[in-house]
Amino acid sequence: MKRKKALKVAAEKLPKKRFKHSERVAETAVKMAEIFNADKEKCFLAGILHDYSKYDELSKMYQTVTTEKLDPELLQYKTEVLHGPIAAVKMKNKFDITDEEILNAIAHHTSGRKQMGIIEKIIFVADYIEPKRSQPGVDDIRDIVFGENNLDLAVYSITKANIRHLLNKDSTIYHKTLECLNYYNMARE
Ligand code: DGI
Ligand code: FE
Ligand code: FE
Repeated sequence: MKRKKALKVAAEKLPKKRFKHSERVAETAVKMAEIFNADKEKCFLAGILHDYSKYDELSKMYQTVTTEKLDPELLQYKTEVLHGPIAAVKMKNKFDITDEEILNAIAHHTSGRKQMGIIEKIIFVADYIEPKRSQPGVDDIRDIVFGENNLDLAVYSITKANIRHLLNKDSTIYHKTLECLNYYNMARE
């Protein structure tokens, strides 16, 4: 898929605010691609499409988990975790995107996972640090990315903050989120 088509697909599916967020994620990801020597086109496409399924109906998402034989553990979670894996399935089935790097980046942007590829890591981080994000600590992550150029440390720091937040709400932690924490704790310098 080309940029123009991806912009159209996202603009027609998403509410304006979410589309604007997706544009900022795509732009941030392209900027990061320059620093980390990654494919800019793949970063743009994964960025603009990553939240495609954000507002899909939960019951339909669960159906897709079953029919597409996705990780059955996903049935324990809600849209927050599911919209990544579901969007990747839709991109493959509905829009014929076959590039595994793009599909993996979209699929795992919600949870992260161990041993992510470069595009996966960039989208995971760009989603957290795009310019309009204002969570506590986000400037520290921006500095880790654009100052220290340490992508693995950024993945670790984001996952740590996410898990802290989830534990404070007594949420259940998906195994890929936990594996992401442990893997990037070891991988960061
Ligand atoms: O741009 P957004 O779609 O808003 O941001 P996101 O796709 O990064 O949001 C992912 C959400 O998923 C975030 O609210 C935290 C949640 N999440 C990530 N890992 C887990 C999780 N939720 C639960 N319950 N368990 C997890 O392991
Ligand atoms: Fe998302
Ligand atoms: Fe997002």
